[in-house]
Amino acid sequence: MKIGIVCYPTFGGSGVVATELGKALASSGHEIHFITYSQPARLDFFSENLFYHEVAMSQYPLFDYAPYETALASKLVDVVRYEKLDLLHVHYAIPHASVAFMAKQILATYGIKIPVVTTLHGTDITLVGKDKSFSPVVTFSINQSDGVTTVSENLKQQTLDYFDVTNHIEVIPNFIDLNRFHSKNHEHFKKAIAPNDERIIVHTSNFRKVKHTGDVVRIFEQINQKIPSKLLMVGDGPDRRNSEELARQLNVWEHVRFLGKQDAIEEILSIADLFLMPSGSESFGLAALEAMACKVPVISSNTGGLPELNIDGFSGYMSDVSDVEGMAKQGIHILEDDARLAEFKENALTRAEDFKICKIVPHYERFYDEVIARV
Ligand code: GMT
Repeated sequence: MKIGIVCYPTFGGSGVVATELGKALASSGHEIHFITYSQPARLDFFSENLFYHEVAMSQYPLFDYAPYETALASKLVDVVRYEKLDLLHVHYAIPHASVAFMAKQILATYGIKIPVVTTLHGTDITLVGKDKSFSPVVTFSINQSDGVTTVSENLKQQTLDYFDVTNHIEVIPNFIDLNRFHSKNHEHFKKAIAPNDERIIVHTSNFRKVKHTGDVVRIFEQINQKIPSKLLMVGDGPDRRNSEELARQLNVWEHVRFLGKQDAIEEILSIADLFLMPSGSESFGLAALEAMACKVPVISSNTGGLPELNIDGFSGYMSDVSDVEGMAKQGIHILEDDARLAEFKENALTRAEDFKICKIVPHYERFYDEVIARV
């Protein structure tokens, strides 16, 4: 199959899922064309089946805001026509699903039929999509897609609750490449971070409000009072400064390192004992799955799709959003006993194996076949 993939080329979340999916499909013989405004972060290896088409933006003094949607629609028309694509798979409803609809209409004038699959990832529904100024377009473009997928049952339900969706929604969860994400022995690195064998706690995110990074610091402060520990904060974004400030106010600054954006997340996760994800909303929680794959138990909130990933009392624990004390207690319970920690680490990997790439990617392939047969 020849598939065009449209996504935001982000460090995490939907951009990573789209890129890893494209790479996996290319390895199984499909021809994959990424169409984005800059090279996706994880598109880091050469394959004869992988192509990247950059959406060039024209800067004209008249435009306060360059018309990205128009540039993307034109690029889609061009790539579908000349590369003879069989299907377009767009990740994130806004604006990709509506742009794909426009491209589809234009292609029809050339006598070309192109099926469009839209994958909803979360904030396109739970935060941005609900915004009244976007919701008519989101509803319309979901209903006009030839196939719609969400990354959890919860996100499917939220989509049905918020929008007047008439289309079938297929749930296809996030997945993990265990060849890349697995626990590696990094004793030297561990010693550098935790010279006195302190427990290592990790949080990775884009530091947006929804990630509750302040709660990460507060949970750590409570754990640190009971258990010698270090916190690694990986990633960057709007709430980084406030979280740094909070770490100083709570007097844990010397035990917290803010590492900024990192490519080799799996190297950092390999030395971790616990992962914190106290998000206010999370459609799946890919970062938590990456942690579990590296044998790191997860303390998370119980919002959105997280209960479909984190098994309470097995791969980690869950508490209500903002229940800092509850999450701290759960973290201490896991970390205070070597044998218990070792068991939770094994369980985390066992749970991650349910989302192995080889189990999930065929689900997308079957879905593409169904959609193509239907259109
Ligand atoms: O979590 C983010 O802020 C990034 C966001 C995105 O839209 O790229 O991630 C969303 O999609 C991921 C991949 O499907 C999910 O694993 C994340 O849970 C989801 N984030 C939220 O729902 C907040």
